[in-house]
Amino acid sequence: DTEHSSASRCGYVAIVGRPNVGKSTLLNHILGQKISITSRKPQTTRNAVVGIKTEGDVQIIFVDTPGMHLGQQKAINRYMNKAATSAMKDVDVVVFVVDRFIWTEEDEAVAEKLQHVGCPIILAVNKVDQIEDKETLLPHLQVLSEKLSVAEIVPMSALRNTNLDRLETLITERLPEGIHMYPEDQITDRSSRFMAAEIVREKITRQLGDELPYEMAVEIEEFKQEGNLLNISALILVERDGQKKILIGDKGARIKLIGTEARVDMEKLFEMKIMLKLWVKVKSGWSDDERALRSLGYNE
Ligand code: GDP
Ligand code: MG
Ligand code: K
Repeated sequence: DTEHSSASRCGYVAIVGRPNVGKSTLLNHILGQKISITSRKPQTTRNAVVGIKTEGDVQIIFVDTPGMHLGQQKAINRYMNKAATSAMKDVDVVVFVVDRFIWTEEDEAVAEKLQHVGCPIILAVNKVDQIEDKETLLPHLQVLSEKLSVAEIVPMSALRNTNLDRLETLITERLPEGIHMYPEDQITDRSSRFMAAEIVREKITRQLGDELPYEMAVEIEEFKQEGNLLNISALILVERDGQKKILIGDKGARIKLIGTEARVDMEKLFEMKIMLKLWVKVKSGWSDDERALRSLGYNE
């Protein structure tokens, strides 16, 4: 009906949950593009990443929160906890992601924090593709729904794109009416520098798996376009000399591979030829140093 055309909607959605449940995968698949890095290792996402999806009259602004860290006292963990908590305020909808029916004390901690948010919570039961016997789904959903009070429960698979449209519908229904905050072709408000650092960090995490803990940071020192070439220079900070050795690898083989993979992704993202330089530096104590964290962009 032309006279009552649907109103424009726009709102903020926080994706919360303990590490590794699939928050980044969910965000990337909803956006249909890679914004947030994913890996098998927990805690790869340190900063809240905003992904923006605009479709017709609806604009959803996603906040991907860092994982919750229990009982850890380092500055980096305090920062991440704070960021995760503040991301849950001032949003219109919270999507609480869990891994099937696995309920740990970390999930419990997230659930406790959620008791104080004023907005509706949608419980996204992710990775259902991993459940062999689908008959067990319903009774398990029942058990989950008794753990906390949520507006909706959606079984889904971020990886296989199962039920994501249902989740989007449930989110959209709960967004306030209002004009859009961003142009419709904008998918993130992260800077190009930030995205470049994320790509390098992702390649390192993928290369090293268990070998390097998350005591590693990437700082973009140079980001300069010269003609058709984009010069990027990234400094990788590690805590210990042994970590530097692992990262560099035999005759520099590993850092070279990381650089090549990162450059390929950057060329796709920036649609430009990239000259990428990677440096590794040992700076012990950086992850417990408030000032170092601020200089790396972890602003509280
Ligand atoms: P985050 O820490 O919550 O952001 O989790 P990630 O998005 O990084 O995902 C952690 C791991 O779970 C990765 O290996 C993903 O590929 C995997 N994963 C995410 N969603 C699904 C899913 O729906 N099914 C399966 N089988 N794996 C998934
Ligand atoms: Mg993540
Ligand atoms: K992860």
